[in-house]
Amino acid sequence: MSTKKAVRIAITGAAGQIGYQLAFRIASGQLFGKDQSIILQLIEITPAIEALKGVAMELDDCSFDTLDKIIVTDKLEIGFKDINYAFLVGAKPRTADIERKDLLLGNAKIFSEQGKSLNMFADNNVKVLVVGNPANTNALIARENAPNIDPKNFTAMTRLDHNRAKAQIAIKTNAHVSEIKKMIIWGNHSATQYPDISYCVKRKRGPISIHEEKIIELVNQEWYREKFIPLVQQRGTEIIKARGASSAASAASAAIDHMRDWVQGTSDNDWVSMGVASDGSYSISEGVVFSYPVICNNGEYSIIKNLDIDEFSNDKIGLTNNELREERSAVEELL
Ligand code: NAX
Repeated sequence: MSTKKAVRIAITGAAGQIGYQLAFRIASGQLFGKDQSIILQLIEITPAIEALKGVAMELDDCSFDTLDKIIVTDKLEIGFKDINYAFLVGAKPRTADIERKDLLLGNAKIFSEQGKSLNMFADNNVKVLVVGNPANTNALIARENAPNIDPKNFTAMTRLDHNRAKAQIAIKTNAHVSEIKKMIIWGNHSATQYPDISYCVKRKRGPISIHEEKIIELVNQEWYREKFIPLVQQRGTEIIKARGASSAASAASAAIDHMRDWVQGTSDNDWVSMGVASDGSYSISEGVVFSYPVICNNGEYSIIKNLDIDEFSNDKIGLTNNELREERSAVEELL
């Protein structure tokens, strides 16, 4: 048995691909460590409740030391009751016959209802991570519907993009991924996101000193602009082509990275990328949920300010900001 008071963690869409990975990793202590008890509050839509009961049976069968209790429900007032952390994963999937705007609106309704329920039933300090797409705008909608919760507590996941970008740079520069620091994903979790290596470094720790090399000096500009950026932007599509299903284990892993760093802090003079409410930094429209480079400390994130942005980056950041503004206009009625 673990020693600290149990924390309550909700996962929506918990019987889906990502939820199925996430629930087990969280329950086993991979989010908050082996001495933190967890109460998992698993939420699904009614037709998926039987499948969710199966997930709960398997969780029981794992006999995790850190898992105190499992709640299985299709009701938000039960699923969000007193929760400290929310992983909002469940969303309407994109199908071939659905227009992007209709998908946006369909999901907007789900997230406005969830925002209202978080406001009523969750702990006031609940930390919310939106994974379900379109993640940035869903986080904005949930936030706007939860006036009693600090707007800073609503975030969207771009950590998978961040991790993907780091992995590609590590491969290209013959480094271990842990040596790649200060990657940035700007903007939307969509094909307009901008993976930026302007400040990225390869850092090697020797016995007495640290050696840093700038990534922009290790890779050529053409590779960076023509290969790397589209590769990161289209990585999700490539995974679908290869696997016949969208990213699931890597997405769950990134969700854990995001929440763990937010709660326990970033370290090692490194940055991570998080979709957070824009405060207008870098001329981004205030309020949209925009992925910025951040550091985390004492359970709070802070946007890295005053970086010099060159013209190429400025154009890319502008494009993804425009897309987020358009998404916000499309769902205005629910804000
Ligand atoms: P699945 O379709 O496997 O699972 C989604 C689950 O959500 C289903 O079990 C469904 O019944 C449930 N659900 C739907 N509406 C719900 C609601 N209103 N309340 C509770 N549960 C609900 O999808 P999966 O592969 O798990 O992906 C989940 C979401 O993550 C999708 O929107 C997907 O696009 C998004 N992703 C976001 C990523 C990111 O980096 N932000 C990366 C991975 C992923 O593509």
